[in-house]
Order: sequence, then structure tokens, then C-alpha cells
Amino acid sequence: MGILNVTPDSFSDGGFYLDPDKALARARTLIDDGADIVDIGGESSRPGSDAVSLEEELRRVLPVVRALAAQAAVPLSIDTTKPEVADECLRAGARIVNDIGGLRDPEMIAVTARHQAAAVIMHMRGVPKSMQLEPVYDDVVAEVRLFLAQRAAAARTAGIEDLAVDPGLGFGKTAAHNFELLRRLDELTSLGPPVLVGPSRKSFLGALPGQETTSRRLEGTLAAAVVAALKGARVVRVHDVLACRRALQLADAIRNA
Ligand code: HH2
Repeated sequence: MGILNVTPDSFSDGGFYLDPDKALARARTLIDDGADIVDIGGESSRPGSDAVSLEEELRRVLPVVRALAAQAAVPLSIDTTKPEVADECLRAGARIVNDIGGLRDPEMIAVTARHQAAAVIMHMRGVPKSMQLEPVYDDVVAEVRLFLAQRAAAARTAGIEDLAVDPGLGFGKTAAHNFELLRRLDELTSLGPPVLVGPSRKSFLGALPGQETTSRRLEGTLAAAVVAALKGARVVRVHDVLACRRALQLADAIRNA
């Protein structure tokens, strides 16, 4: 899954693809580099970020979804927590709702079901504005697992069958929590739905020496992707698709050996 952030303030590429022409060119690069899905987002969820209005989010993403749906050969997903944004983008040709809110909003479930769309259910503790203020868990993997199981069951009850679940690396978790989630990722793959992980350039990688800035986190991202794939993850959400694809060839080779 290649990341397309149509935002001024995303943590690693804010402002790069706010212009629709630049966003479309970026999407083409992601696809040429081997992305199987393009994930389009119009609201940054970085720690401390402020929410954007419905109108502004639609203004950012809808023209890009419309243009890409008409020409892209891969499914588009819309990264949003707003049912209205999901609704408009699904109407415009997106096929997947990527909800960092984990489909907790009943209206998000209803919209996704009505369009017979697929969904990514992600775990987040709190909200982006405050989620990194000392998150505490007794057992992070067990708590994330229980949440994902409950949300997946609610989605299925509403008729959403095509699901992926995501531990939400960096969303209300310390670096140690993220490392533990990766180490024990097989406990999430045993839930049933495909597991998606999003380690790309995230600040937990900055806990490792020499990787403090986002521009120095490619190798950590690739290592996390390979570890996740070997633990059973089926989708990896990344900015650097070509490098990740190459790294994942190793995971495939090891799995198939
Ligand atoms: N991470 C981000 C955004 N959306 N969706 C899923 N399913 N999983 C993730 O880990 C995930 C996500 C944050 O990354 P990014 O889009 O690069 O940054 P920003 O939120 O600042 O736009």
C-alpha cells in the first residue's frame, strides 16, 4: 500500500503533494514502483495534529480520487475518519476505507457497508492530538487484539466481509509498545483477517541510533516491513514503495524456502 498524503502537514511529506497535479504524479510513481493499493489521505494524524474540517478534507482528496479512479489500475483506499469523506470518495471510485478510528463510528460502518467497500480497521489509543501523552497498557498486544477482534465482528455483522486489521504502529504507543507489537505480530495474524502494518518513517524508529530524523528511517522501515511480513502481515503501508517491494522479496523467498 503506497501512501499519498494530500496534506500540508503530514509528518514526513507534508506539503509535497497538496497540489492535485503533484498528487497525481506521485500516485503514478507509487503504482509504477509496484504499489498494489494507493492510500489517499487529506488529514494528517501525526501526534499533536489538529483535525481539519470536512470541507477542507474533501477539497484536498476528492479531485485526486476522481482523477485517479478514472485512470489507475489499482484499488484506491481513502484514509479518513469522517463518514462523509468516505462516502464521497467511495462514490468517486475508491474501494477501501482506511479508518484509523477502527470503524468505531457507526456511521462509518454504515457507509462502508452501503458501498460494499473493503475496510482497514486500525487500533488507536485516544486521538492524534494527545495520543502520545504517556500511553499505558497492561499487555499492549492483548489489548490491541481484543479491540481489533471486536471491531472486526461489528463490521462483519454489518455485512463488511473484506477486512484488514492493523495494530496502528505509533498511534498511542511508546517505542517499546511498537517493538512488542512487531515481535508478537503473529498473535494478531491468528485473528483471521489479513494484517496491515504501517511502520513507514515513524518516530518509534527514531528510538534507534542514527534514525532520529524521518529522512533517515528508510532502512528501519524496510527492516520492520520484512519482520512484519515474516510474522504474517499481508499488507505494508509505506512511502517508499520500490525499496519496500525489493525488501519484501526477501521475506517471500524465506517464506517459500
Ligand atoms: N499511519 C498513518 C496514517 N494512516 N493508516 C493505517 N491503516 N495504518 C497506519 O499505520 C497509518 C495510517 C500515519 O502516517 P502518514 O500518513 O505518513 O502521516 P500523516 O498522518 O502525518 O499524514
